[in-house]
Amino acid sequence: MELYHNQVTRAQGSFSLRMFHRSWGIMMIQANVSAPCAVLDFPTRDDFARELKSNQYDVVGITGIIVNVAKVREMCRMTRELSPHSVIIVGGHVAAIPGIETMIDADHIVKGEGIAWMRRYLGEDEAAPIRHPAIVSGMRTRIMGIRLPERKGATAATIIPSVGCPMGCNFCTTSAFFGGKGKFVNFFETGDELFDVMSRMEDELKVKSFFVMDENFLLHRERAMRLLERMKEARKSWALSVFASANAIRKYTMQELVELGVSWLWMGLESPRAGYSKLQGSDTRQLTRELREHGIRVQGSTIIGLEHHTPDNIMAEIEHAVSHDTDFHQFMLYTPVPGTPLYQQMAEEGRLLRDIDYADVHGQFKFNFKHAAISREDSKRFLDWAFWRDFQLNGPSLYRISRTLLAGWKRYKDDPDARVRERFAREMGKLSGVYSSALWAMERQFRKVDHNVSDKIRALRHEFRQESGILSRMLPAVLGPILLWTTRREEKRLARGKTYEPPTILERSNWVEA
Ligand code: B12
Ligand code: SF4
Repeated sequence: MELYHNQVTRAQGSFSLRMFHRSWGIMMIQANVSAPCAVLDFPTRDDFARELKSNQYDVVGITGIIVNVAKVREMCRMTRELSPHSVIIVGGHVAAIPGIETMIDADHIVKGEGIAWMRRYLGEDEAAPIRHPAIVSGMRTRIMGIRLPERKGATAATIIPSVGCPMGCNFCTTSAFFGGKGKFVNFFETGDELFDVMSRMEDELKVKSFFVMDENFLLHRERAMRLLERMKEARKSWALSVFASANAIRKYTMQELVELGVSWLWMGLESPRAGYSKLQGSDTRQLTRELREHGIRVQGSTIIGLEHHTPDNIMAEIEHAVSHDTDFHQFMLYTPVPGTPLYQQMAEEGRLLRDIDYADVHGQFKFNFKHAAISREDSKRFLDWAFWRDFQLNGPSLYRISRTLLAGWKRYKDDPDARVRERFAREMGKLSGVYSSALWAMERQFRKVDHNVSDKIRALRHEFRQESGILSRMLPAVLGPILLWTTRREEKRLARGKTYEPPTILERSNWVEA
């Protein structure tokens, strides 16, 4: 479904980045079994019923995360009714709910990694090498009221080197689901394996940028450095978007990160008072500034409602987070999610709130537990305020990423490494005209919100002008007013309650028509 609009740019109105993402877990399973298989992504109820009735499925696998448990329950019910001979297997994070066996009508409920489980179930070799499917990271991208054209190679490919995270933060469901502290499941152990997968994706999808879906990619330094070696040998000018904790980032010099093609970094920016080991010894404000100066877009992630938060100190903590001036900032409520050490602890302390619908346990609404100092209602107010404050003070993320891109371009356009030069030139060449036009529209639209930010946008637009070619310099005069018009039209649509949904996708493999 959606990432940015749900939990990152949700307060940015028509500047919010809208984009859908496929269900990668079931795509991974499909690519790694030899049985005939169909993946039905984002089905409507009718799509699901039609597929069940028009084929004889031995197995119906259903994936879900905890918020989707009611949908999983209904899909199990429909399967029993429409395809009674099918075995129903449910996997994904929904399996972590205590007592799930009694909530849904499934034959098997699979906790943890599913490829090996499914291969074992089907009598296939579970230790066979993992085949990575070709995954386009996002689709139907929309911003400022415009749906961007979908060209082959224009969107990054998703690469999934592993699942789980060995850091084991107490609230983290990903870590807990795949074994907890010290454990994780590696699909591709070495830099060489990763390089081969990425090369294959480059050919198949015609991409040069990759979204690396590994909870802490930079933590595995040996693998990352071997990947860099191979990239250098093969003169690959790739761009990588990665997740990494501050202490892992600190294991690299800026030059190493830039050469590795790291162009977007998602990093936890929890309060220094929270005591998470992933932040140890890091001045995260200085680190984010430095990263941005090297053209690396930073997505910060901050938790609202940690144990030490009170109505008296939370505003200062939010101000601290916002002062990082990251390109994107996610805020999430501290949330005990089933399966995590935090959930266990809250349950033992009798602090879990009763009668909270699982569909609301996702960190973007209200607390599902009794906090020592902050009420459930106030948790929402503080969360909403954090998003609003970030937008008001730092402006639209589109402006922020333009700024970081320009800083990187200025610094590296004459870099001795041709791969690095090429990467920045590629982004700048492709985007400078469009960014300048978007900045033109943003500057005008943002005057209503904050003059200071509007002035900053204007200054950046002038800088872009100086660095752009003649065509890009002319473009804003034409494209700018159009974008301003589409932006305002989108604001009106959103005010009328317009929502966007992903399309249903059906993909078959090893399929022989009867
Ligand atoms: C990418 C991602 C997204 C993407 C797309 C997710 C998708 N469609 O796959 C986007 C950005 C849209 C997204 C949105 C949200 N996400 Co999200 N997301 C992730 C993330 C970072 C990676 C998921 C992934 O693809 N992993 C790689 C694949 C290979 O792993 P996997 O999906 O877990 O699948 C494996 C197993 O679970 C199992 N398996 C999965 N399905 C099945 C089915 C069967 C039959 C079997 C046998 C096995 C099986 O086998 C797979 C291979 O090992 C995870 C964190 C993480 N690293 O896992 C969070 C995560 C899944 N998201 C989470 C949440 C809360 C959300 C949101 C509710 C956030 C929000 N507040 O809006 C929304 C809800 C979207 C929705 N309506 O479903 C939580 C779920 C918590 C929970 N315990 O339920 C996670 C775990 C993050 C976290 N640590 O809190 N998310
Ligand atoms: S570092 Fe991030 S992914 Fe790893 S356990 Fe902590 S919160 Fe989870």
